[in-house]
Amino acid sequence: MEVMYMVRSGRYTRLNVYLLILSVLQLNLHTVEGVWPLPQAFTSSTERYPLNPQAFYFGYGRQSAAQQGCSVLDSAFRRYFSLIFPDYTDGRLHFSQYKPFTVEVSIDHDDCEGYPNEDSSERYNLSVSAGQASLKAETVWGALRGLETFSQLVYQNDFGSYFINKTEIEDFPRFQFRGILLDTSRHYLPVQAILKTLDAMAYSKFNVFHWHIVDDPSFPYQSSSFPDLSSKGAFHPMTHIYTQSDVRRVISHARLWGIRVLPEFDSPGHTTSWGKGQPGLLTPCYNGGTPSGTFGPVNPALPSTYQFMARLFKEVSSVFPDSYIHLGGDEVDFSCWKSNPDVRAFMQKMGFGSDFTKLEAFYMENIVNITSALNKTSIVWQDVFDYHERIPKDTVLHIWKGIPAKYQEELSRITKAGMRVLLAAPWYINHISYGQDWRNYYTVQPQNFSGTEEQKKLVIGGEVCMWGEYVDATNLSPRLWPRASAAAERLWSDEKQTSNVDKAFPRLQDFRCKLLRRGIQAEPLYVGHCKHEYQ
Ligand code: CP6
Repeated sequence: MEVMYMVRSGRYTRLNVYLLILSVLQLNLHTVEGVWPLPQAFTSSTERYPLNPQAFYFGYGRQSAAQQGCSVLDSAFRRYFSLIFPDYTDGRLHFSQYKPFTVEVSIDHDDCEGYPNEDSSERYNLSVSAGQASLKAETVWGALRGLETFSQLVYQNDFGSYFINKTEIEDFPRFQFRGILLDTSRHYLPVQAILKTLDAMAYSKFNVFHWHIVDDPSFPYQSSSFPDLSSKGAFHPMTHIYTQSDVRRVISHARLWGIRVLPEFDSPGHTTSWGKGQPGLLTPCYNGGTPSGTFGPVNPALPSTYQFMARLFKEVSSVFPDSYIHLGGDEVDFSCWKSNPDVRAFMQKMGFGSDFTKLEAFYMENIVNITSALNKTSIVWQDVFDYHERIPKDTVLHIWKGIPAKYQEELSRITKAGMRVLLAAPWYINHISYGQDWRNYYTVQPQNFSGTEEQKKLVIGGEVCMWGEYVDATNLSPRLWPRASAAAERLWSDEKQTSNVDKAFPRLQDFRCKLLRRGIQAEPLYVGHCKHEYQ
């Protein structure tokens, strides 16, 4: 309208031309270009249809395997109604258009009461036409991704009326594993902060929450088998813990967004906090011939260690429904093991000589066997492969070394051995610097390393890590968003269609405004404004 006015009145002042370009840019973002991450295949049109919240309906297709009563979709319909019509609260707003619009969802398999897992299909087809949209998916998890896309296609004009353009989308993820790591040991994150992060993850189509729940500084997980671990090892035994009911809330909230929860209980290093509630678990360090009073990694020489770990992981594997458990295994400092005479005697007995990597390998092998016996697949940090090339073939190696540019060598080396890998090294989002570092996250090429096609297929996905040394609930959200969204597009979208970082810039700026509109404190990428600033 404004454009037409300027064109007709012929007022081509510099400001007006600028505004004209801006409004054209905005127009483009009303199409699929405004969806983040970019769908795999689409056609869009300038033909648009009005939406009226008083005559807008979600429904199940007649042939759909899931019908009303499907917990995942019923609750998604409620959530997405509010996300699509953010200022429709009490029906007082007047909408001039009363044409009804229906979104009809059809699912092939009824998996409403289950959990998403590693081979859940997230594929969906979305077709938007006059008065209706049709969303088809194999699973409810695919339907959730389609609802997210649908919600991002809806826009408002300057008078607050809602519209959606005619669109056809066929979409599926490039990688099966698209994760975010939160570290709740360096700083405690209140459950609300975790739940809000899960919401924002779904907006960028992330599907795994890697919960690095315990580490050296604190042990906030309240174990039912070993309550002393948190009563003695948390920052505070009552206020800075995750009770069983907190953990269930996180898992069920994640499920409703189609997000898996991957728990990490990192050992044998990074376990200082475990020692307070489990005496005898950690290795006593020696100074000269006497114990120094300090403790090192978990003591791998004692049978009681493995009995404890078996009970702990039995609990963890029943509390967390995902078929994966992260076992850590990173950054083990051998100096304390070296100092301890009992550990050295054990080394002799086992024939490890003075090679402590063999001891670490022995320990990890035992832990991996404990979790395999519980029918869980293990993920470990890549250090475990460096020490131990014969871990079970289904173990996933988590690449965190080789920053900024050498992770390709790590990918090449580890996939050559036929092992599956998960890439984290280029996405350490807790690191900040002046300027637009999202561009580095965006231009990562996870499969650009020397190796065969078979090797490239072993990259199951990637993960954005938010280590917690300098992060708590005050700065978590703006540090994550929208920078993590840059990685999200790399992990979901087609590489060729998203190879130009400059083309991504206005789209990511627009997406960041959508996050603000949804109440997510996302930091600005650069100079600019949003139509609705953060409230
Ligand atoms: N904590 C744990 C960490 C790190 C790792 N494990 C880490 C180390 C160095 C960098 C980033 C993260 N803080 N438990 C290694 C996986 Cl640069």
